[in-house]
Amino acid sequence: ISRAQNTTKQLFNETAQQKSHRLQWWTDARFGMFIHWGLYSEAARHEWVKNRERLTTQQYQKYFDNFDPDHFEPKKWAKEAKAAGMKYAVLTTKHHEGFCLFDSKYTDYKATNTPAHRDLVREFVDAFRAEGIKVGFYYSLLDWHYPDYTIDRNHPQRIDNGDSLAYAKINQGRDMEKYRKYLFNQVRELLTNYGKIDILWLDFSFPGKNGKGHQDWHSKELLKMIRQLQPEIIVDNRLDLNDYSDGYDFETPEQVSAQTLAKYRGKVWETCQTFSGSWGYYRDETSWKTNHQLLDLLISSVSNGGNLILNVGPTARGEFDYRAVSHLDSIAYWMHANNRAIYGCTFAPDSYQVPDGTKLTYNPTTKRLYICLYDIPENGKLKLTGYTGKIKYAQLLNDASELTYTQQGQDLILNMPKVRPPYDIPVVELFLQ
Ligand code: JFZ
Repeated sequence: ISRAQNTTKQLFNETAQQKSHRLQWWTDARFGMFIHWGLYSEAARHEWVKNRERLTTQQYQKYFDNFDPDHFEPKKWAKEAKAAGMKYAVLTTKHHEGFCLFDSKYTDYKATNTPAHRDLVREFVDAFRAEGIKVGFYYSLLDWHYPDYTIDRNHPQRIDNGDSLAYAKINQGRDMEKYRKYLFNQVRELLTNYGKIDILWLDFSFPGKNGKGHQDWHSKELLKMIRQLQPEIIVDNRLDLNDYSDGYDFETPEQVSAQTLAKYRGKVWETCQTFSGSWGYYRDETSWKTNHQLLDLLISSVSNGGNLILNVGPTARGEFDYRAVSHLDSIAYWMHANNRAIYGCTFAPDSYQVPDGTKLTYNPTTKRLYICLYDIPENGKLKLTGYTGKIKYAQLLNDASELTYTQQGQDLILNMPKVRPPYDIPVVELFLQ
């Protein structure tokens, strides 16, 4: 067997063990930052604005001409992400609008040709790497700018109630084969020109009538190229492939509620969530989640064995919105004291009963169990049923102060602090036998 063959075999017949080893930094990290940034940040009314308002490319042109992020300082972004405890960050190198934040040689529709005059992807990569944060690229499979990309039901120029014939007609002269070349070329650029890329987030497929799926993206070939260029990269599941054996790495439950995350236990997954509803900067949106909801999403993800990637939509000037900064600061405050309940953790073994008003996370390496206290029992006693004989030591996580306990038959009674710790959700750390 030649060396090349050997490599291919290794890449595509990865054992489950090899795969979990490749993914380990990511499954340990548990928490990342998503960044949706593009021309739509100027409209400031949703990243789908071109589609929602059915804007023509000509009408959209003003955003290209005016794109001037004079406050873009990715080092600041990276510091915010790091302080919040995020271990990786994924930036939209190109969203559905088709605009490229990077200096692609296959298009003129890119940041270097706007007043920005910079390869924003390069600066993002350098800044986040310098802070020790792993870097990921979001790349949209959809493209509402490329002239050969065929109009489909998710396109700004879609036809209401259009049948296949109407679509065939409107798509005369468009050639997906050409778009596909462009797509492959750009993914190759992104995975060649920016050093080691840790994550690729391809988005998305909508198979069926007037939709697009694996046959449009040539998903298997695309994945093959990706893995040849970046053997250790972690790739999401939105290419319309059937299962892990097709070569993707993780599932992407989007904007789901904390309560529904339990059903993903045992899979490899990352839930993506916004602060306020839209992914791109939306000035007038008032539906912001509370700090408590965001913390709950993080804890609920970990307590069900998954990751959370939390999105920021920077403004067109290149800064995080003040509301996003305030949320990130609150998360940073909690994470500083409690991140041991997050990193390297997963769901607790079934044998640990979950006390009312709590959620559990568990670190299988250190054998420590974390009881996240959504409520502290009013009588100051937390009752743990069926824990007798399993505990070596108990402390409050935020200050490592001992928590004393007594045993009553099958129950263990943990004495809560008399003064409430200054955290929305304080955490008990139990050292197990
Ligand atoms: C996509 C994008 O359209 C959106 O703008 C954002 O980038 C988000 C992270 O991803 O939205 C989707 C894609 C797929 C599904 C839902 C929303 N889906 O499969 O349910």
